[in-house]
Order: sequence, then structure tokens, then C-alpha cells
Amino acid sequence: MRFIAIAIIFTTFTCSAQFDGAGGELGSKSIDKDNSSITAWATSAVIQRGKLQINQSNNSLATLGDSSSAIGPFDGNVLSLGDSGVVTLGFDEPIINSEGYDFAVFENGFRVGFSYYLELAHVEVSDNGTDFVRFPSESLSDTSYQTDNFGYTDPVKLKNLAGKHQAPYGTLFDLEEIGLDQINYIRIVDVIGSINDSFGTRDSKGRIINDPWPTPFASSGFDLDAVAVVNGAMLSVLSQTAYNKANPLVSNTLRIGERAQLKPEWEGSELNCRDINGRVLNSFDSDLPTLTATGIYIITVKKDNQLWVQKITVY
Ligand SMILES: [Ca+2]
Ligand SMILES: [Ca+2]
Ligand SMILES: [Ca+2]
Repeated sequence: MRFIAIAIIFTTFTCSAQFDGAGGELGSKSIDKDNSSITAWATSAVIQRGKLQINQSNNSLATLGDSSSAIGPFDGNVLSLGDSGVVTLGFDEPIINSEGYDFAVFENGFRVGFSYYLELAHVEVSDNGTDFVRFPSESLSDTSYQTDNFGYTDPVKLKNLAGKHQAPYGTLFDLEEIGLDQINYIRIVDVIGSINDSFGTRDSKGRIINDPWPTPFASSGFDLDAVAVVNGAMLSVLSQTAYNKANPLVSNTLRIGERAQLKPEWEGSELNCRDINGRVLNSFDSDLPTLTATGIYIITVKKDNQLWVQKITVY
């Protein structure tokens, strides 16, 4: 009986171990290609292609795309790395470890219903272009069967692997996590994806990483679209806007002519009111305007340098 209880606890623990969700989901460590906190894109790319299929004697390499596909903004054009292929990106300015996330990697993964087709890569960074440090990756995907070229991967099982988030979302990385103040190069290394012990790729904990394999086509392996430099401080404000779910206002509905009221604990906050088209009706004044037309309004409440958003209906 005791053994069963322990087994149940262990099973519950192992099943619940997971990371952030798919691109664009609440709490996802991803960024949309058009996010205004993106400040720059990679400006150079040096490529070492990998084979179409690592364990075949045929030495054909992946061919899709070229260095121009990997630099500049996200555009749908990709550079395919092939099995264990590598690309090293350069930038016009060093990437500084500032507050929050510092850069993002965009692949061409996609969603099918509730599933995701994802191809993965390790991410390494360097100051001098010679010594690289790899972000500690994790993959909790089942490795008892091979994810084939039509197989899906659950993004919540992945951490610190480029390609985790489907296009047009990039996967975010924070230099703080590996203790570097500044880098000049980002290296993307294709995860082979095979669960074959002799040539599969492992995460930072020694687990085999399962992703679609084999993919013996021109687009073999990881398909890099773009690498963005990100202003983490700005991104965190934007994220808080989206993620803080507290409702600072007393009510979500108002009659025409009624004024929105803050809950007592939110007194002293600054308020901003927009209509459904984004038109600003007041900009961080202490009082909200008296709303004279029915409709949906978006109230933003600013307190202690954080933002909360509440939607109200005026009727
Ligand atoms: Ca950072
Ligand atoms: Ca591919
Ligand atoms: Ca591209």
C-alpha cells in the first residue's frame, strides 16, 4: 500500500514537471515577430551545414536557404541546418545582459489543431567568437518511440531549446541565466532528434532529445528564420500588461455617466483609458473621464511601475 502511494506521488510529480507553453500563450517565454521591444536583428551568418541524415553514408547536406535567410527581420525565409548543422550569427552591436530577456530565436515550427510540429536546436553564446557557452536545455519528451517526420512535440516539455515556440513566435533567452554580461555571437546547433543512443543529441541533464527524424530533405533539421535582440525591460512591462490578471476596478460594467472606481487597495494608482479602437481618452491622469457612450473600454492601471489592464463595458 505504501509502495502504491509513493508510486502515485512519483507519477504525479513526473507528469506535472513541465515548462512554459506554446508561442503566444499566457506565460509563454516567447515573443511575436512584431513586438515593439525588438531592437535589432542578426547582421551576419556563418554556416556549417549538416547532413540530410546523420547515419547515412551519403554525404549530401541540407540546402534550403543561405546566410541571407538567417539575417534581418523574421520574413518566412529560412536557413535549414541539416542534422547537427551549425550557424553562427553576428550583430552590429554587442548584446548586453540587461533586465529580463536579451534575445530571441525564430524557427518555422507550426501548429496543427492542438499539436505542434517543432524542430529544435541548442543555443550557445560567445563574447570572443571562440569560447561558447550553451544554454542549459531540457527535454522531457517521451523517448520510447521516435518522433517521425510527421510527428508532433509538446512545447511544455522543452526548456532553453530554440524552435520550442512555433512561428511567428521567437524563443526568448536571458544572458543572466548563464552569467555573461555581454556577447557578440550566437551559435545555433541543430538537435539531431534521433533517439538512437549512438548519435542522438542530449539535453543538459543527459536525456536524449526526441524531435522529428529522419528529415532527409533539402530542409533537413532546424530551420532558422531570424535572431532578434530584445529590450527585456520593455518586454517585461508589455508582458505584465498582458499577464497581470488582477482587476483593480470595483466593477467591469458601468452605466453611462457613472465613473469607474478603484478598489481601496489601488487608491493612488495612475489610470489610463482607451476605447475599443485604442483611442486614448485620458493618459495616466488620476481620474477617469466620465464615459458618455456605450461600448467596451480598456482601463490600464499603473502602480509601483507595474501595469494592470481591465476591460469594462459601458451600457
Ligand atoms: Ca538579461
Ligand atoms: Ca526542417
Ligand atoms: Ca529569415
